[in-house]
Amino acid sequence: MEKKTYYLTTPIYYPSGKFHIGTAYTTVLADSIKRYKSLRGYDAFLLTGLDEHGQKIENASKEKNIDSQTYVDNMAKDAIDLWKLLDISNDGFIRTTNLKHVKIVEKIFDEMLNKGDIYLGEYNGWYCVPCETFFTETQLVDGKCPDCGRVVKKTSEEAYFFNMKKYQSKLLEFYDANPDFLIPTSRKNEIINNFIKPGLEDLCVTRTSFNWGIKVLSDPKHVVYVWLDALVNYISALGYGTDNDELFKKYWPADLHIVGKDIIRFHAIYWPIFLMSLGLELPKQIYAHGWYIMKDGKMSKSKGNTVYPDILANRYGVDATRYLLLREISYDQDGLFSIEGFIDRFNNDLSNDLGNLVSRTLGMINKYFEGFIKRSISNEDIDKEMETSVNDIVMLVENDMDTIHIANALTDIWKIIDKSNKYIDTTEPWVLFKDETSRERLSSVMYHLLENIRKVAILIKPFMPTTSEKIFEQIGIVNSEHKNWTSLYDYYLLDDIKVINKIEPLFMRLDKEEEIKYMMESDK
Ligand code: ME8
Repeated sequence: MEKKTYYLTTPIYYPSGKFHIGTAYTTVLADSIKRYKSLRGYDAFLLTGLDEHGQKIENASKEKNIDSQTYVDNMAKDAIDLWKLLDISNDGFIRTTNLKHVKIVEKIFDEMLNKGDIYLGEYNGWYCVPCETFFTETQLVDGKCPDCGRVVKKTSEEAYFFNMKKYQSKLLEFYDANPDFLIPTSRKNEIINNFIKPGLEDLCVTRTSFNWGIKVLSDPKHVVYVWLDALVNYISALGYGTDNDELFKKYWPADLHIVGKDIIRFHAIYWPIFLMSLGLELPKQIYAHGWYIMKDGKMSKSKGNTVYPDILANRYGVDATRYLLLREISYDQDGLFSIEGFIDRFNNDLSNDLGNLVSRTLGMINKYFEGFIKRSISNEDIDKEMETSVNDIVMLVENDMDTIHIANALTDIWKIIDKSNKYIDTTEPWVLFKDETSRERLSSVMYHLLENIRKVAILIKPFMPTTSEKIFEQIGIVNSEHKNWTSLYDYYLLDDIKVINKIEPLFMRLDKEEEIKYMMESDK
């Protein structure tokens, strides 16, 4: 039977500077969902990439005194290295300066123009360079950009517009028919009530005041608006509009676009309308996540409070960084990032809870049974109760993942870890060991712990792939059928087993003071 496909995307990032933890958060989040879907048997395709045109990039390359193409080429290498470091399993990496993408954008613009959805007019308004967005007078807040609060530039020029109004009611009908198209619901309500219902303004889709972008074929003094250019990446990367469009046929429509809360409007209004104009199917879902904020507000170069993911990964390990990034932003909220909080979580969740559970259990199995444990199905109440709750937790995690409640999934997985640590305290293996007649019970307790650890290793695979493998290795699991997702549904699956006797701690406890000092001094 052919596998069901699952196509998911991150936004394509502006290579206007070194990527910080916010950008890494979006990518790690997408990667975890991709890995989860693959484990659930989907043929999953993850796309990420770079948004390389626009005034912001032109300015950044001018600052460095290099031409824009060389600038983005250098940045692309850095991005690819960073995603490799963070174990991102992307299947595609799109760059909007790629000729294939450029050709498709030219073609799409022409098609929209010929159809009458794009028309020539005059733009009078305000432009925010960092956000690459036009605003009307009434959209400004205190005369500044409503999104980032920065100074905007007055602009008046001949420009092409996209007729958004034409699609307004069709878009509302689509939202009515697809209540889960944009999640969380709070974000959807905001978009519908604050933007669509009050009436869409036609969107200015070209610029003439700079060059770094895709030229309109029939009128080359105009450069295509960077957002129209960028959004098309989701289909151009799959070969849409070319002879080589198997990927497009296979994966489109996207199952999930992951975006940050600041770019919802572009994905939830303009993108569906562009697709309607092209007569293409709309994506199935958009998930908009919250932001990482720092104790002193937004991360910014001027505040010097930016945290970089490569520094975290090189110091604390890739899996720890992935876990900690995903842990602090819940479904529809922002998350606070602090080094103190990061170290505390590392020590509590990873070193104490997970690391100790594995090392304690293996230590006891080696001490009491020279590493060998027999399969043991038990009727003890405490074991029955554990079986039921672990099975329930597996269902909870699946539901969390299917509804993109990623931080909740981690909290739920940690419930198995907590339960297992409590199980050790309650069953007191060291007391059982003193009594010769309790050998069988002691062995059974160890078997149950191993079975829980096996489940945890499977459940954390999407988030911490290397740690998951390390655990399998430590508890001696080689049979791949005991590592796959469906094996979670069988509580007593483990056979007799031999665990390793040289246990390496999964996460060494960190000295908080020392780490805070290190991070203060590290390259910012
Ligand atoms: O918006 N916490 O690119 P970008 C969490 N090129 N997420 C954050 C964040 C933070 N502190 N700061 C930024 C663009 N992000 C466009 C996308 S898609 C067709 C074009 C997220 O590099 C932000 O919300 O400015 C966005 O989803 C992503 O990083 C890329 O931002």
